Amino acid sequence: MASLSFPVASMTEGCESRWVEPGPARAPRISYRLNDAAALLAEPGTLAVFGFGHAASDPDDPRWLRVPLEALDAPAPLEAWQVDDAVQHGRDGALRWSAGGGWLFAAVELDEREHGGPAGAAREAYAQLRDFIRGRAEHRVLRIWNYQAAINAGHGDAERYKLFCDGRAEGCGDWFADGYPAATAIGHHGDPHLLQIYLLAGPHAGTAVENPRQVSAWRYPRQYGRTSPGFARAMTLPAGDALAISGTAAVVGHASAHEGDLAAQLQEILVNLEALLASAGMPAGFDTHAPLKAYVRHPADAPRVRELLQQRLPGVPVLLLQGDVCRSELLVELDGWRYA
Ligand code: 3EB
Repeated sequence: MASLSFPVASMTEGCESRWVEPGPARAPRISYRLNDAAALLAEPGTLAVFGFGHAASDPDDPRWLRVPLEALDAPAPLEAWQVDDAVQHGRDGALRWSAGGGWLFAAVELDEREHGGPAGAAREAYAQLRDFIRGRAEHRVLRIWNYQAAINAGHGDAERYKLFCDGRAEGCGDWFADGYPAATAIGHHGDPHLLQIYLLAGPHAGTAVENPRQVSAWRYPRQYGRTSPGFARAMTLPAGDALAISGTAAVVGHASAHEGDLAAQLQEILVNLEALLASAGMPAGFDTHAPLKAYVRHPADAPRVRELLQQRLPGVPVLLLQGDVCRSELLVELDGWRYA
């Protein structure tokens, strides 16, 4: 669906033209590209460009984000988000943002030591994002990515991921009282104090999608932590033309499945993804326009993950990244996009 961003003459008395509230914008185009960052940033409509791990360049542009997850593919592509209009961008303390064509990218990077640890950093990051977005036309958050160091360190309620969940909920307050965005939370092996969070927002609400095979994350029982993780399993973008798929692991009901069995976990994830597509009313299967990411805990598992995904999802662009699923028994997680 094309976005309407031109003045439409109204047919009311006087026949003066007026601005008509545009409908939901076409989904951003998300792609993996082997260009260099500067070339991608120079393309019209580039909202954000992501490099993974030790990316070669580091341009000084608020739309550029170095994600602290090592790519397990060589050469590693960059990820580009592109929209149908001119893009503005800026910085606001630890936050950087860009906006155009009815979409907003925002990212926050904090040093946990400056905020009293993992819970304090999550609280502060979400509070900063919330305060920034409150003043924007694009105030509906549709999709969030959270990358935390040493996510599985610590035990029980003191596991770092669980502290992140506590702080996230505090920083959000009632921000998502109307419904959670889709999300990913993955452990990185970069700067051990870095919490990185980025998001996609727009002026219109999307439609949250749950997976009938899985208990909704916000209803997880107490055994998974004091604070249930606040995210939807997927989000249909407002124009209905794309599905943003949250981090999807081998979770059935609320339990982790196939502990220690990489291939079985991957198979369960693919069943979960098909269930999500059906639940969202999207066509079954993935295609060459559906960029996915596979977060792999053990780099030694990458060839097997690549091989299994090439068999099961031939032609689908999948970026393999080293990342730790937030439950230590889970070896792999997928997220990504499905276009209608
Ligand atoms: C799960 O299904 C896996 O805390 O934001 C997936 C996606 C997971 C997002 C989050 C956690 C989050 O529970 C973990």
